[in-house]
Amino acid sequence: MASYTAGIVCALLALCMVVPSLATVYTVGDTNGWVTNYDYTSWTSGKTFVVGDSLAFNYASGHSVDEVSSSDYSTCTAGNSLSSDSSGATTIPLKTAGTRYFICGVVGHCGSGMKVAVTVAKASTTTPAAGTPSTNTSTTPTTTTPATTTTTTTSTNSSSGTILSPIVAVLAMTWFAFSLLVLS
Ligand SMILES: [Cu+2]
Repeated sequence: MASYTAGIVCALLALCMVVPSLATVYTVGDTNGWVTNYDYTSWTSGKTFVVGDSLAFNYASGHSVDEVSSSDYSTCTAGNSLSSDSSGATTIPLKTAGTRYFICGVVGHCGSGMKVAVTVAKASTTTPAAGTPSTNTSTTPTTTTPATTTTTTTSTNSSSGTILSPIVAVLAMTWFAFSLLVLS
């Protein structure tokens, strides 16, 4: 029984070390890779990029990944690229918040759709697990009325409730993983 408990503790510790560094590597274009005649605007829509994530461009020879300015992105100008790579597998770490612009530097390819703009948000430190419902309180425009005190209290209560659910999820996952280990 002692080893059983120790196992759970070990599994929990391992999970706790993994969970805060949930960096995602996004393969640009998914299985299509970095190609012409693909809609990368559709590919980015619905995705949330945060600091710590990275982009992986996979492509055949005859293409490149050039990071460019916003205006060069709009006009498909490759001459002033901030960085350029044509290795066939380019990984771009998203280290800072803001919008990054990438095009293929080969003449005509950017115009044929090989351009992607990615907006990187600051990494969230409070909610490591995805899927928590609307905790976005920063968009409240004006807070001048004294009634906001009540609102703040309510939102604090609800946020502590939403923080609990990832922990429960992690515990459940740990338990499930450990059960598998024991049974195997
Ligand atoms: Cu190209």
